[in-house]
Amino acid sequence: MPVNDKKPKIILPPAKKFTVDVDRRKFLGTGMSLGALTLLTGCDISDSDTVQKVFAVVSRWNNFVQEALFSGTRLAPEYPESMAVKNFRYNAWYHPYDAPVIKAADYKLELAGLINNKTAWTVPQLYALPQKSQVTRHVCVEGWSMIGKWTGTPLRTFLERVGADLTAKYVGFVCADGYYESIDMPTALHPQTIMAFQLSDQILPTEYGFPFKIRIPTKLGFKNPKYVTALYVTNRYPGSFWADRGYNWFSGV
Ligand SMILES: Nc1nc2c(c(=O)[nH]1)N[C@H]1C(S)=C(S)[C@@H](COP(=O)(O)O)O[C@H]1N2
Ligand SMILES: [Mo]
Repeated sequence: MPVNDKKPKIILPPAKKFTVDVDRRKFLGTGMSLGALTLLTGCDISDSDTVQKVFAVVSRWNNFVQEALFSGTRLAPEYPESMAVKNFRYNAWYHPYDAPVIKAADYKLELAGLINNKTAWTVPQLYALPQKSQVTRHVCVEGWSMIGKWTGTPLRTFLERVGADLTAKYVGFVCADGYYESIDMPTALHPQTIMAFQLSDQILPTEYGFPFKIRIPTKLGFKNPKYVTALYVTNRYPGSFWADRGYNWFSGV
């Protein structure tokens, strides 16, 4: 959500309220009413602190259920190339002028955690990896979605190349703007999860994540980290920029 002033501004949406709304919807979807929830927890539903705690538990339950339902092979819809938008929408918590400018010559992708070969990767090395294109829909939690064409290497291919422990639980990403994200291993190994080097057949422009973004069409937009500078594999839950601010961590679409 760009702002009109050039200074970086952290704009935090009302994440807590959002969590309540989303989880309430999911709760009702499972046939449980808020009245039943009140009985179960013995709390007045208008006591927002208690409600927050209850919904935090529900959010963790949602992670569990979503992970159980996610087969790791279900494919997101792909579209004809003609449907891909050329002027893709920009989004981050600051104005695009403030997107981190990464120079290819200075860049290295750092690797950490449960990975055999932790040698850092340069941009030319990354861009020499085998690539494929996909036209998929990006769904942002803020209420917009757009079909785009991304090109890059399946994250699985990269994880295999570097000898990552594919039985580990999570893959985490650190970004040049202080953003961070993490995904479960089945999502990391999913055939449509790619390290995207191009958008609309162009090398990713700065504001869209140069030198690459993790493109995951089975996840909401915020789980697609841009300007990734480090990648790690771990069994310890790493959290994420928005999950740590109240959004559901799994956030599948
Ligand atoms: N590093 C970083 N990655 C990020 C974000 C961000 O603020 N910083 N915003 C996320 C959100 S909410 C969205 S919708 C998409 C937007 O990607 P786009 O600018 O390519 O449309 O990037 C995601 N990845
Ligand atoms: Mo988003």
